[in-house]
Amino acid sequence: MKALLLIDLQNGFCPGGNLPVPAGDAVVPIANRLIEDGGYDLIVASQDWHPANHGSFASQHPGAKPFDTATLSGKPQVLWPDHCMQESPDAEFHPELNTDAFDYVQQKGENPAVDSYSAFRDNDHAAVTGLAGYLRAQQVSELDICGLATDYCVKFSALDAREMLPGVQVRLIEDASRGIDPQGVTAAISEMRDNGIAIVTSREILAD
Ligand code: VGL
Ligand code: ZN
Repeated sequence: MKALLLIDLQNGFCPGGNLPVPAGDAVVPIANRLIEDGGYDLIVASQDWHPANHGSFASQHPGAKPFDTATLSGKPQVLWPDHCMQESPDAEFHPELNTDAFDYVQQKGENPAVDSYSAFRDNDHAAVTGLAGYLRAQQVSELDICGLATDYCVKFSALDAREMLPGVQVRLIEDASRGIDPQGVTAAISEMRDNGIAIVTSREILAD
């Protein structure tokens, strides 16, 4: 089974959202083409889904500003603007994304005490989401990952896919992803490659 995992293609990470990724919305038409013509058996999406008091929000740390670093669950944590609050428009998928095609949606980041960049588990690795179990039950053997943001949720999801789904071929679709920080993106792509994740483009996939 071949699965496509779309990471956090939500209003909050697109221009006009609360934590916009530069040109984040540019990946939506690419994602729709991959959904339609990428040859996938399964389409899975993650959704950043925070309570209003989430500990990754600078607003929860007196005196802190967005993009400062603090400590959360014992680890350094970048503090973000309030974003992707449960039930808010910021948390909704981009309106042009073909959500009708989704077979499974994995929400994450619901525990206020820890962030969850990865769609597979919290940053402290104490709690897993249901995603790895779902993909195992579906006997997924190939997993292509793309979305927002390359240097955060896409990277951590891809690394966890490698670790938690042994034997599954994991690929990053680079042009169907966008990042927050250009240097962070370069480093994230090297780290993914070093961990056995193939870097591919949507053109290669759509041409097959
Ligand atoms: C993300 C920062 C905070 C992401 C989510 O989707 O990459 N980044 N929450
Ligand atoms: Zn978040």
